[in-house]
Parts: sequence; structure tokens; C-alpha cells
Amino acid sequence: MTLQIKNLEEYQQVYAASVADPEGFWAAQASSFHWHKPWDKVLEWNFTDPDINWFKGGKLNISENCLDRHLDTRGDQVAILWEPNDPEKPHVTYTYRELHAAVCQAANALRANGISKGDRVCFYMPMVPELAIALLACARIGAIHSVVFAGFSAQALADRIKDATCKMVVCSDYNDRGAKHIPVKSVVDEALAMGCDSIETVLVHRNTGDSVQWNPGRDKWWHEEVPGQATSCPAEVMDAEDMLFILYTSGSTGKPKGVVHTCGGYMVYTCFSFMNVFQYQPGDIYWCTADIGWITGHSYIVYGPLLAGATTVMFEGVPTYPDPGRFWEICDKHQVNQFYTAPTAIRALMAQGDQWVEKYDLSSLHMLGSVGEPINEEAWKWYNEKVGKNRCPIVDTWWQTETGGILISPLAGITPLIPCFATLPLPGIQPILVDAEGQEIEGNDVEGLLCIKFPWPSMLRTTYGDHERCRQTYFAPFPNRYFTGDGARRDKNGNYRIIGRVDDVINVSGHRLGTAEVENAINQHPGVVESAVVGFPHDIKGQGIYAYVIAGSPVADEDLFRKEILDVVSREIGPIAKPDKIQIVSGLPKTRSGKIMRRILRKVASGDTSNLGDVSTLLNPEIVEEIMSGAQS
Ligand code: 7RM
Repeated sequence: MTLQIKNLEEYQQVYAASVADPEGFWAAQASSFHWHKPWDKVLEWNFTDPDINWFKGGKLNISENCLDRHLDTRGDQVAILWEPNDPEKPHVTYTYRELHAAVCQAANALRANGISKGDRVCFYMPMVPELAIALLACARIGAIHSVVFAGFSAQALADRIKDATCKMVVCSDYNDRGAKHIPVKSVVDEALAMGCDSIETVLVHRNTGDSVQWNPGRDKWWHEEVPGQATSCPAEVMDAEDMLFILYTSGSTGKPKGVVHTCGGYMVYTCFSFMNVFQYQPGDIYWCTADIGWITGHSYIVYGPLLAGATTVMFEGVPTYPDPGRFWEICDKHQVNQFYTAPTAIRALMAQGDQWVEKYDLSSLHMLGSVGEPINEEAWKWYNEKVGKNRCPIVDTWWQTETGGILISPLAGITPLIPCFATLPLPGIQPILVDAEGQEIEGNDVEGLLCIKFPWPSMLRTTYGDHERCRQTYFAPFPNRYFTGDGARRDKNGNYRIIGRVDDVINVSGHRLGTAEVENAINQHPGVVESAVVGFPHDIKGQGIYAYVIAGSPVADEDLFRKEILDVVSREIGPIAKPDKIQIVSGLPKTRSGKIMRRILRKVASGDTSNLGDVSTLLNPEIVEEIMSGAQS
């Protein structure tokens, strides 16, 4: 059984033990799973290459641990409870036994279509049960999944398919999301027309039933390939360090990187963190509102909960459809016990007024979670008072795509809470703060750059196809440490408060974007010479996107120019990356070495020009005046 900590004293003991003997601690956690062969060594690592091996030589399959392992004990318990976009339609459940059969059928269908161990399969799908089923099917046959959030554009999808040389895309025909009817398959067709030569098959799930274009040699219907398959499927025996999945995430430079997670460590850590942070008890109904296109959905809708034998709710829709009471209606309807969402959703619902949340019975809730961005005090208080009725602990969970699982968070009902603090590290996690030179900042009541100084089982192993980029980004900045890219404060009692990114990554509605990535997209507009993108504080989104754009020739119709830029960004990345504000400028403030002084641009974008600091070292100090007077509000 995975250890579930029950009180603060036990947390302190377990934490101390996990640091004193990490190998002993994680070996004990790993022993609760089904291994075909035990590992030779719990941990071998260096942060120089980097080279990280957990449970090396151990043989397992994560889908067996999510499904087969539970059949005797909870085969008839609901594993996935799916709530559709349309509240008038019935919800759908899969028991562990049914999910096992469905996953085996899908796994056999993948094999029948030429997918085998090590092949990459791309997913571009809405939040339907078939997505979770097909992910687990990949894992069962040792194929590597790469989920692309279905809000990304054809171009972004094509980039990711090519980077991972995927052999198959799994998609749906259309997606009903809120009031929108989104043509998913046609975006895939468009992406594949951009030279994704590695793709042999497109497996299409019929979701809405509307007609789609068909490429007979390439496209296959899910309902023709899957249901006829056998309901058992021998699992591929994987090494603990074989790849489980790739998930693309934005960084401060260049194209998004494919973060790689492996089988054994990811399994052990997602289960352990799920059980402890959420304090899941047998029979509880757990709901995480994330999309499976992001890491939160991978780790805390699919893998963590299923490994723990939980009932996990999967929601197809959006928080505001058909009205802003939808989340609370679902909590009431399914008597949800653990509810995990993002601050941006909380702020959006808070802005709609209290009547929506007061309409429903939320007495089933035991705890509330928050993830993806710093939660501001106002949102924390509203969540606590209106949703939790002052009786549900709130866990502010800090982690990243790269960390695979939650690293710093209260354990619900155990760790004393401080609004807006992620509080304390989970067992096995050794965070430190460093200064710009990499010197560790010891003691308490201090602020610095957040690093982790010892490996944990679910950390990234590499970035797909480019190990050097992984080293450069995360391990080269400070020797022998994993650098998170976040700044943090440690209070007098050792509690962590995450301040936010210290690099050129912005967090818009909990979606992570690189400013360089948005700039590259804007620069695709033929009339744009150069651009600079920064984040600015936004009441609902957390951060908004502010773009400064230099046009090649005088702009006759500024509104048209702005609209064209938004279209280009939607085409290159997706609607989530569209700037909220675009300022047309004649130049950008640059240092003598040619670097854009983003500090100034951030200040202007945030509407605070009271203290711009020293601008005299700029190559073009005169531009600052122009930028300030043209600031968009
Ligand atoms: C899980 C996820 C990671 C970045 C991370 C932070 C920010 C995430 C919190 C947070 C403050 C939190 N993965 N972040 N959680 N900031 N408090 N509880 O979001 O890869 O998409 O983003 O998100 O900046 O580095 S992610």
C-alpha cells in the first residue's frame, strides 16, 4: 500500500526519513506496485549530463498497475465518471473492469494498425473517455503518447508531430465545447498537409457524428477498429526507464520542447503525491477540471487517480456553459469529495457573482485544490468561503510539466494553511533558493530562485530529440541543481510562496507560453519588422499578453493591422496566444549589445511608469517617451 500520511507529526518524520535515505524511502513506495522484475538499483543520477535513473532494471507496465492490479479488489467500482458538455445528456461511467476491457480493445487496435513499443502516437482530442482509454492503450503496448491540447492550431500540431516523428494521430471528428462546435479532424488534415511524413494512420473517434473529409488510405474509424477487438491484451513489459510519454511545453526561447517522462518513477510519484496531497479515501469521488492536453490532466486525471484506484471525474465542457454554475452543479450531482481547479477559473466564476455557487449543495466537498499559477488572496478567500464554506482545506499545489507531479503543496487537512502559499515540500523533495550567482540562500524569511537539489522519481529525463537543450535549460544555469524558472519566498517557518516566472515565460489563464514563441508568430505577419511580447497583470487570466510591434511601413488602418496580427497568432499557435493589447511602435528600447530591455516594456504594459529606472544606458533612450505615451490601456 502506498503510504498515506495522516498528521503533521508523521509528515515531519516521513519527510526527514525521505531526505536521510531517499533510496530506502522510494523503494518502499515502489514496492506497492506490480513489477514483472524488481529493479537492480533504486537510483543512479548526475545533474551534469543529466542522467537520471530510478528503479533501473525494474520491469513493469503502468497500465497493468492502473487497471489489472485493481480488478480483484475494486473491479466493479467506477474508475472514470465522464460528464458531457451538454448537461441534458447522460453521464457515462466505466468501472475498473470495463475500463480494463476498453483499454485492451484499443491496445489491440493500435497493434493491428502497426503500432508497437517505442512508436510515438499523437493525440489531438477533446475531453472524451476515449482519450483516457487510448492513452492507457498506448502505455499498455509500450507506445509513447504525445498529447497536443486541442486548442492549438494546425501549425502547432504539425510542429509537434514532426518533432516526435509520430506514426499515428488519434483524434475525434468534432468537439462540442461550451456553445462552440469545433472541427477537430479538419485541423488534423490541415496539419498533415504540412508535411508530416511520418504519419501512417489517423484513427478518428466519432464524437458528434457530423461529416468529415476522408482519406481512405490513411484514415480509420475508431468504431470500426476498436470494438471488435479482444477484451484482453498482454501488456508490453517495459523497463522502468523506458519512455512513457512526451508532452510539449513552452520555454523562454525557441519552439516548445518535448518533455520526456519515463514509466517507473512517474508511476510511483504520481500515485504517492495523489494519495497524500488530496488525502483520497476509498469510495471518494475526485474531480480535476484540467484538460488532459496539459500535465495536470496526465498526472491527476488519468495516471495518479487510476494508480490509486480512485474514481476520477472527467469533464468535457467549460466552467461557464450553459451557465457559470456548471462546476457546482456537477459537484452537487456527483457528490464530489475532492475538487481541483485553476485560479483563472476561480476568478472567472467569482466575477459572475455568488448566486451561482449558492444554488447548489456543496456539502460533499472535503477539500479544494489550486494549480497552474499563483492564486491571489481575493480568489483564495472566495474559494475558501463560497465554495469550501470555510470548512475545506485548500491545497495550493506548485509543480510543472517537467516535475511530473506536485512538489510543493499542503497535504489536505494536515499542513497548516497560509493563503497564497504552496507551503511545504512533499516527502523526497529538496527545494532550495539560490541567488543569481547560484549561491544557496540559507535560513528563513528569504527570497530567491527556486531550485531542487536532489532527484525525485517523476522528474523529466530529457527533452525529446535534444538532450543538450534539456541540460542547457534546467541543469546548466546552476551546477548540480534542477532550476525551475520560478522565483520563490521562504517565510520564517520554512513555507514556500511561489512568486512566478523569472524567465521569459508567461502564464495566461494557467496556459504556459514563451514570449519568444508569441513574437515568432507575430513576426510571420509580412508587415511586421520586429516585435516584443511581455506579460501584464490581468484580473481574470492572471497574466495578459502585451505586444509591441514595429511595422515595416506606415500603418494606414491600425485596427485592421491588429486584427491581422491576431489571426496570424491564432494560425501559428492557437487562440490562447492572442495578445490582449498591441501597441505599434517605431522602435524598441535596446541596450548597447542589442538586447531588448524588457523591464521597461513590462512596466509600461502594467501601467506603472512611475519608476522606469535608469534608461540612459539605452542605445535609443528617446524611444521610451514614445512608448509611454502610446501605451494601450
Ligand atoms: C502544473 C503546471 C508550470 C509553471 C510553474 C509556475 C506556475 C504552477 C503554481 C504556479 C504559483 C502554483 N505545469 N505554477 N503551479 N505558480 N503557484 N501553485 O502548471 O508546466 O504548465 O506550468 O506554472 O510558474 O513554473 S506547467
